[in-house]
Amino acid sequence: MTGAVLSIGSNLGDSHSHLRAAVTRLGAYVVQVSGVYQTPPWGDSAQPPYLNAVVFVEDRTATARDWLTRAQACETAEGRVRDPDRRFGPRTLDVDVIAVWTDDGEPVVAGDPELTLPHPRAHLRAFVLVPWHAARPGAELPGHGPIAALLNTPEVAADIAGVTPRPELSLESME
Ligand code: PH2
Ligand code: MG
Ligand code: MG
Repeated sequence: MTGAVLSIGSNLGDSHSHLRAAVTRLGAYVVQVSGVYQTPPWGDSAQPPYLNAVVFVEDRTATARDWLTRAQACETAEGRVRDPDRRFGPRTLDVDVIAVWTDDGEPVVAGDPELTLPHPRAHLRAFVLVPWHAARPGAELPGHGPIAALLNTPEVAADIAGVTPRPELSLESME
């Protein structure tokens, strides 16, 4: 294993610098970074807008679990504090493992509550799908098909207008 798609997001503190720190910490595993988008908060509206991006990583020796461990290390390094009463509340840095593929291109499927793969809500989230599709137009979300088609589903299409490119905050030169 493996290649993975990670979703990164921040809406507390210096969000751009938290996203940069995640890309820096993932370091040599990073093969591509999407553009950065400003996105309305999903799931809990009483919080600032987010900056979101998608990071494509590869490491032939990593398991899916290793990607979760690395994602959580990024969050901890940026001072992430979890509020057990506010599941979708604001955060300095969130790094979610969206999908993982083995070396032969097979998607990893896992029902582990700590790491469900593919991510159980990614197909509904414009803040994941828009950056992913812009970076890799032909991509597919395992179990759900082409991202291009998911963008046209009613749940996602309704949210796309709020997803605003922020090209001046690009992380792409960090690959
Ligand atoms: N993450 C959440 C909750 N809501 N909304 C946006 N726009 N972007 C996020 O990354 C996000 C969210 C919990 O992980
Ligand atoms: Mg998240
Ligand atoms: Mg998360």
